Amino acid sequence: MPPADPERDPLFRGLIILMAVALVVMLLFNGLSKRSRAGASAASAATQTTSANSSMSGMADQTGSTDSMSSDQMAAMHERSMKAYPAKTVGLGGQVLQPTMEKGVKVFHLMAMPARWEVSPGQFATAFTYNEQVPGPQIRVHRGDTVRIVLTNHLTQPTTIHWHGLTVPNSMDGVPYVTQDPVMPDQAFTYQFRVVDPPGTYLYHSHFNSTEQVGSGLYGAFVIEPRHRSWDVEFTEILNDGTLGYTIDGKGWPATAPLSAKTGQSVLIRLANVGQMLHPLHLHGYHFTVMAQDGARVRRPYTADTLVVGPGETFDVIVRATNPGVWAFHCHILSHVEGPQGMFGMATALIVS
Ligand SMILES: [Cu+2]
Repeated sequence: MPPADPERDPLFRGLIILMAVALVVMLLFNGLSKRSRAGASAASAATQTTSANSSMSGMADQTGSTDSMSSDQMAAMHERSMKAYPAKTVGLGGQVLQPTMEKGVKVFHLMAMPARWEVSPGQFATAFTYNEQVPGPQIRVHRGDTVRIVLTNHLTQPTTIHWHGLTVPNSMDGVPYVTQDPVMPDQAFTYQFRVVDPPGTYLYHSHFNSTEQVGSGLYGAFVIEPRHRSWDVEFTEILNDGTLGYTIDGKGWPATAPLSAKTGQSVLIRLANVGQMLHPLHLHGYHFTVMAQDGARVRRPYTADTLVVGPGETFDVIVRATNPGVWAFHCHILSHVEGPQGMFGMATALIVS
């Protein structure tokens, strides 16, 4: 017969004693390892600082331990990362590309080429670019336009362009060995189609070796403009998480560009994600209105202040700038934006004056 009181069971008692011993051993071990880490940290503090500054915009090293830093050091690094914004860097992506007109056709030239790209101050990477820009130049057209885009490949590997979200003839879809042969180095390919989709935000990007090519910068915005715009100012924010780190428009904080508006203005923000991860974008101080997804107007515009932008998605959101101030605008996966050294990566600000 089992004993009526489990506490009298010798097996049960044994278990309690074993657990108590394990707890004491764990506590002792934890105390010892903390002491040894504190010793090592003083020596490594200097090297950690330099490696953080010289690395890519913070994929791995920005989320490390804070054991080596005093509160003053942490505060100073945060202050430095904040006060550096908006930082000047060489190179500006997403500049509007002016077409030439040829017999009623809007002609654009895109050159795929490698370029040295400054992601954030002093952090350079070899990017794959269109026309030496990350993102590539912004193409802006109207519904009904016929567009011709001449792609020249100055890379050392083949490439193609896919018109993401756009209704194009199958032969213009840009998928190698499905709709066309890849464009080999030093060769060109001409895409031509009529713009038939509703006004909104679309994309173009490489469809060849795309993990590397899109991850390194071969993407851009394709905007179909309305006949009459119902907003005062607009910004395009393309997110990526490839070889350049966590970026907005090819730059990491503090080199990301502010979204500047005057009080009372209506601000259109075109959001897009060409990366591999979800990026929940969060705007402080406001509730924005989601007007369109993937170029198409949503049936019922809805309010949000964090919007998950998935890989390949675009959103058009409107903010009425009624609340003056500097408002952080950042991905809410915190390891994409802020670490012990302060802000980095996928963050910018809406500045309402
Ligand atoms: Cu993110």
